[in-house]
Amino acid sequence: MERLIAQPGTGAGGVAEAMAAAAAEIDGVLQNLLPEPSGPERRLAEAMRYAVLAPGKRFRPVLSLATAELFAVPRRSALRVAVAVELAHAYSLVHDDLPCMDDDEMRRGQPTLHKKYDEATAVLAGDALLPLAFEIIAHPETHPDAEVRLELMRALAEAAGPRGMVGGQMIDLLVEHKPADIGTITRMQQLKTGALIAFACEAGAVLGRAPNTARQALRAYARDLGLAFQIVDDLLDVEGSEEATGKRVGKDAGLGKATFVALLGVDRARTQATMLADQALAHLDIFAERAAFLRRLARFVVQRSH
Ligand code: GRG
Repeated sequence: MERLIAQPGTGAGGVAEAMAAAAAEIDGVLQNLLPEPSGPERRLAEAMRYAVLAPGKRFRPVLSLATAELFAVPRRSALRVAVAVELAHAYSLVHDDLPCMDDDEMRRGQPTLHKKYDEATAVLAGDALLPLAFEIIAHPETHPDAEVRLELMRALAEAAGPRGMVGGQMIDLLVEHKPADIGTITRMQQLKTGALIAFACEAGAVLGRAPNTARQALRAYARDLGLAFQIVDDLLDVEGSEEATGKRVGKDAGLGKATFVALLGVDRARTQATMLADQALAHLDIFAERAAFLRRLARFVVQRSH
């Protein structure tokens, strides 16, 4: 069903409404697919639910739903992959917040998982979320063709692993309190943030067995969008409020984080984010009007306040 493509209205307001409706759908599926707390290990399921069901933007799963709509993928399939993306994302947030990483106290407007529970539970909950994502993709309900499921699993493994999120996080830790050039920062952000956003975009095309030209266009869109998203995340750390973002702000400078804002300054970083979002739009030309929502999403990325 084409709910995002057919979404009327323009501008950030319309996108926010469409995202909220999609987020409600995604949350319904998350509720069903997350383990129910029961048995002596119930604390683990409670912790997983606490982290995942907290009010995140669901930006990545919305991207998967939107690209799946381009190729008329059945909603049930798209939602399962969207949920898998969100679980992988939630795992990375839980581990990123740990004392041995960024040591954060607030996430999504509530105490971080290790603050609410304890460090060992947070490590285990993160550890349990990522394989749950693969389990969901591997299930035949995600797609009748095992090759499609395998391709999705391979691509998610790449986005999450050493050439994706974890590799990016390694660079992030290594360059703390050290000068980093724009090439290193770009590589770090492409791996840490960009890889999962790229997977989220391409997943819809994989599910829909889209032609290579379409996949390449979505990959290029995601590459620019992911960098713009990360630059705005860095800007919100400087200019945003804890109330709006749901997390501590002003922490990057304190941690000596290498960010685009640290390197370029606020104004040039914002210009760069806007330029990247514009560039992202250009890759969508082959989809004509059907990509209107993805275009609006790119504008939302640079206009967002949370
Ligand atoms: C595997 C430990 C580990 C880390 C991987 C992705 C990552 C590296 C860490 C997550 C923390 C982080 C700040 C990453 C940058 C990407 C980013 C902007 C995350 C926040 O995403 P939003 O704004 O968050 O979509 P919500 O809460 O809305 O889902």
